[in-house]
Amino acid sequence: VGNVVSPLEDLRVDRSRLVDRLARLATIGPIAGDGSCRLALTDEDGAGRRLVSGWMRDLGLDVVVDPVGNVVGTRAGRQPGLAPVLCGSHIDTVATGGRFDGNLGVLAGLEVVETLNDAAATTRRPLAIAFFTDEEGARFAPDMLGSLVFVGGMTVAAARAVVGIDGSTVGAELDRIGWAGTGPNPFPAPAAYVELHIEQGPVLEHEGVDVGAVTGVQAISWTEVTISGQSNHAGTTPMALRHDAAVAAAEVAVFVRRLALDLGGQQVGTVGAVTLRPNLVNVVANTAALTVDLRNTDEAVLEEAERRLGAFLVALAEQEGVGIKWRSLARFGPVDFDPGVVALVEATARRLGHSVRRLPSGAGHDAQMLARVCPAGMVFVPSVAGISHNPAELTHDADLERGANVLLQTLVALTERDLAPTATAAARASS
Ligand code: HGY
Ligand code: MN
Ligand code: MN
Repeated sequence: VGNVVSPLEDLRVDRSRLVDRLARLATIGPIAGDGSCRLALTDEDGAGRRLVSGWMRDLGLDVVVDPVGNVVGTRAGRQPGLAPVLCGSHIDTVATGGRFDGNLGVLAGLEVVETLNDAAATTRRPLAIAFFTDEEGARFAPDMLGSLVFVGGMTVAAARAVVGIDGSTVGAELDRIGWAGTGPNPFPAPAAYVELHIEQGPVLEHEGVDVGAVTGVQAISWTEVTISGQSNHAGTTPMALRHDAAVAAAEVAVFVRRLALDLGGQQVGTVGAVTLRPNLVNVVANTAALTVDLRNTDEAVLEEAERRLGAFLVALAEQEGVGIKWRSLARFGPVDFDPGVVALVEATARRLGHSVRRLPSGAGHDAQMLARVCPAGMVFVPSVAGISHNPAELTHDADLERGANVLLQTLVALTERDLAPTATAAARASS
């Protein structure tokens, strides 16, 4: 047998190696319920970065860190001078994260490399694995901040100036944890990008389908709303004389729910964060800071939702006698993935004997940023009960393995193809 190289199409990943790496990474920033908290650029994120970049080096990858801490590990190809095929995702989490969101796409990429190494296999193009900084946006908005900078959609200076929910800045935190690298910005466009990710929704499980060939990502609009009322005594202040920021905040949350239901279709709306001050039992709240997350696959309907929200806030300020200011934290249009990559994911899943369906992504992903500069696509695997952003997030081992094999075979096919990057200055900056 010796070092006979099996045809690349017969290669399959090692399930237990992948499951073990996911379990090991999940122990960094552990929280109750078997989840993880590794908010972007915290010490826990730094520890996760050290672990995963160490695995990259152990696998013989050439590791580069860019100025905002995006990390790319590259495996050489046979033909020099060709742009690599890139895969990856993120290893930062929300504060109540599970072990699969983002991590799967990165660690499955490492498993692909180890499978190729074990088979002494070579690929025509280089193969690269990335993890991007601050995909979640939960500490520093917008989400996908790292991959947005990676493709040239945001300058390094603008990213470093972003102020987080705790008053820190991206730049200070990058420097503090030592992950402001010297790699190129924008990063050279890869030939293609494929991201494996859990669906984080109920569709695949509900339909009993193994794999999702993701067609694109819906539009995203995040708004921070700041309400200024007047703190006063809860016992002595007549109801008619109050300027109650907490009541106004509650009105916004109810309005957002009704707005989504009125618009119907794919519209969703969430008030996820509410901070009251002074937040005391016997004081009428004088300040409320809250966030509104609106999403839709239809850009025009999302713009209508934003218009209605703005009009509501103006009327609410008048009605409650409070001041209301708002600013955008993130705004990305809908993204369609490359039809060729979507079709390849679909055909590869079928070739491996898995059921597959096309579907859009409700969540934002780094792939939507890479789609600005190269043909990009995603592979979804089912989430049990559609749960994510919750320690109870679960994807069964067999599904992890199926997804990683579809990723492996899709990447291998792409490394053999002639691919033209779609990078244009306009594309990098827009969408
Ligand atoms: O918010 C999102 O869609 C992603 O999890 N950052
Ligand atoms: Mn994710
Ligand atoms: Mn997420």
